[in-house]
Amino acid sequence: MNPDFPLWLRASHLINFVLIGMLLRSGWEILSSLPRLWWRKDCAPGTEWLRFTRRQLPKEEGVYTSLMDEKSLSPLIGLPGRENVGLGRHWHGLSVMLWVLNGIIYVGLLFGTGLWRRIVPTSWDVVPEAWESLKMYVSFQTPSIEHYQPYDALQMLGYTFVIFVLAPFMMLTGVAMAPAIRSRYPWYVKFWGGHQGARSLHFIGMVLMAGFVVMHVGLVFLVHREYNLVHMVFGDVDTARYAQAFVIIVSTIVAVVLFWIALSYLTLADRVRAHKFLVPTTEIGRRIFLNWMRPRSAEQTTYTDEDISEFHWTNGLPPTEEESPEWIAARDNDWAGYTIAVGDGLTGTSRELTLDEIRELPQVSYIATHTCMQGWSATSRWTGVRLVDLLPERPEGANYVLVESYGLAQKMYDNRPREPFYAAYDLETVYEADTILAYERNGRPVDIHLGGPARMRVESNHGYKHVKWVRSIRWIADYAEYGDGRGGTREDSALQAFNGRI
Ligand SMILES: Nc1nc2c(c(=O)[nH]1)N[C@H]1C(S)=C(S)[C@@H](COP(=O)(O)O)O[C@H]1N2
Ligand SMILES: [Mo]
Repeated sequence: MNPDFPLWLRASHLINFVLIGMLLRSGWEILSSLPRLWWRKDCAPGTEWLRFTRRQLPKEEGVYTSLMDEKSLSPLIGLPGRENVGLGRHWHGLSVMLWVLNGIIYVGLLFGTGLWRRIVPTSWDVVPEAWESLKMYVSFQTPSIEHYQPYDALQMLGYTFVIFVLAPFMMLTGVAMAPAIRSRYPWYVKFWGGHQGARSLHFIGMVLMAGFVVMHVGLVFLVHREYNLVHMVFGDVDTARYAQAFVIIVSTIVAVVLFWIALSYLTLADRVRAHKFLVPTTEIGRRIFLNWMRPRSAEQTTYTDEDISEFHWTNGLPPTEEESPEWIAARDNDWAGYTIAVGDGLTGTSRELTLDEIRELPQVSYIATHTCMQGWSATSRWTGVRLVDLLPERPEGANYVLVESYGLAQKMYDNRPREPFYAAYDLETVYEADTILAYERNGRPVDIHLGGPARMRVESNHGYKHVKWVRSIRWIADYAEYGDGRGGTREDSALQAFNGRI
């Protein structure tokens, strides 16, 4: 077998190193926005199997928002760090798109050139041989150089596992957390143990991947380094060039680490610019893989009443007297006088609908899982009316629907006075079967803290598109004139993507 490392192999190896670092760092940013992990169908406080925060949460529902549970990571650790889960998610998306692309090219060339035979074991002899190597390593010895052709048995097993098992596992558990996939193929999410199962498994895979990277880099410098380093840089095993290879590798590692950190500070230096660059770029991936999936919760049979969660987290607290006296007055009056303005924002015509009028419209009911992009989830039965059955016919020139809340945003991007929470939906989302105004949850009126008396459900998207305490629903031409112009409160304040399908 040819022992050389062709240029494509060395190049994809380096690109992979850069991207794995970006994936880990942006993944930690996402995890730090809700530093707890569960195996359950709900995320009740105190039932985590692992947490990275000392904060004790109240057991009571609806008094504590997930935004309050965020932890700030240093930009040296997280990408970008400092409670920027929106931008962290975009970096994760961009890195994963490039990582999968690099991986496909790498694996394609591995098979195209026959070099896969150096990595993938084709005989069971590899097991006893790997065992012998392992015994040597744990007694701080190393197998002699003839065992490396160019890899020894233990390396073959390790690399085969990482490339063909762990990497696909990360992709599969990662996409299982996307609402677009969950609302279209709920069985797929259930297969991984629900949203929390997928999330916890993704975390465990991350630990294995990070552990592999550390061991792999360490061993390269410990075991027959004069061969490895020359191999990685020059492709052959001319050990005379060892010193040169050593300098090149060490400086490359330093440069990559500085690049990782620079990405964080560059992102933080102008977060709006980062959002402008990252969202359209990652939209390419959403367009290819997710935008065509239409939710169909009413037809699914995977999730049943058995799966309904006991505990439901909250993000956003109900309006207060100062924020919305009219909502408070209606609440204290059994929702008498509560109305939602539904209409055409282009001409400014609208109709005030009472709850009773809304309940008379065609009703839909289904079981679906809510996910906040921070990571928590809860499964409920939601009942309400489809947005299309509520709205007047689409006026000429209307391209979006804007939904506004009686409640205010939790915080604004520039700390200006808080404005009403809102979200805009594109036409595809508006016409989806699972875009509804819900007035019942689990057969009872929607709880106050969960958006009562009526809140949006947009099952193909994460929670930040689901406006609670709905005040108005109207057709609009463009969302650019509302808020900061990004199409929703969490897009504006937390720099999320307009498209909340992953
Ligand atoms: N009015 C209003 N609606 C809102 C929010 C908010 O802060 N205010 N938060 C959003 C976010 S980020 C999430 S995850 C969900 C949470 O819904 P829940 O509190 O019913 O669980 O509500 C969404 N709708
Ligand atoms: Mo959220």
